[in-house]
Amino acid sequence: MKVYQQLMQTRETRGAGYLVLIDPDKQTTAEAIELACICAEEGVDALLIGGSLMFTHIFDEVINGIKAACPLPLLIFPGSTRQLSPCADAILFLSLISGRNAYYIIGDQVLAAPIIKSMNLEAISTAYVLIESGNITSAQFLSDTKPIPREKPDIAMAHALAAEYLGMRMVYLEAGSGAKLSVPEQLIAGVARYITIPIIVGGGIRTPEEAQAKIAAGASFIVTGNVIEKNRDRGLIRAFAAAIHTR
Ligand code: 1GP
Repeated sequence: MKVYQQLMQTRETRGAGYLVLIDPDKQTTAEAIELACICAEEGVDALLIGGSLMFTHIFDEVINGIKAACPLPLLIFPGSTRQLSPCADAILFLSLISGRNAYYIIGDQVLAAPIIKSMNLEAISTAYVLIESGNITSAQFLSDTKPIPREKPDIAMAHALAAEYLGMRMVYLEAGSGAKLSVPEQLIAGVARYITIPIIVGGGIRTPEEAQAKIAAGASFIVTGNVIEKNRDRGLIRAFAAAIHTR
């Protein structure tokens, strides 16, 4: 089964899905593999791997190691075309539609598409939408784009609908890694009412309660990165999974 179908099945059977982001810059390969295995045991539905920057050359090594040890689907969440690997199961094929920097809307994608095809990687077309979150995040700085104001759900709704009409399969509402403020529930609810494709929400989510509120507002998938990488706490991962899964 394709990874996209697996995600949709998770959404159907568990009400929503929990994705954990593993950033190879923030841990050793052994630590990343250990964390991936704990995630599989504690109810996480899939793993994302990637980051805005990459200070390491061991991307393939980490992916290979995780794939050998852990049964969860592993999706690349790329900061750039330098984060590609045939060893992953799929890639979120992101277009940064909240910005007006053509390189991140279509330029990098043109460079990546033939490589992704040659790697036989499943590409999941995903609208990447940055939401203002109280500080300048890596994604904003590196893409040289402005995020959507957090108190303007209508702007986010129009972007998400345009993504749906363009045929994208998911919308990722992103506050940014380590964001001070996560994506507001009011904005998520506005977007969820307005579109039919699934919504991923990530950035700055620190507690299971916060994750649960995003799901109640209409998110289909929650991503956590920092809070799990910093605490590496089995019980916290389990609590997130329990809060996110409504069935
Ligand atoms: C970042 O949405 C992800 O791209 C996760 O963010 O690390 O803040 O959980 P955090």
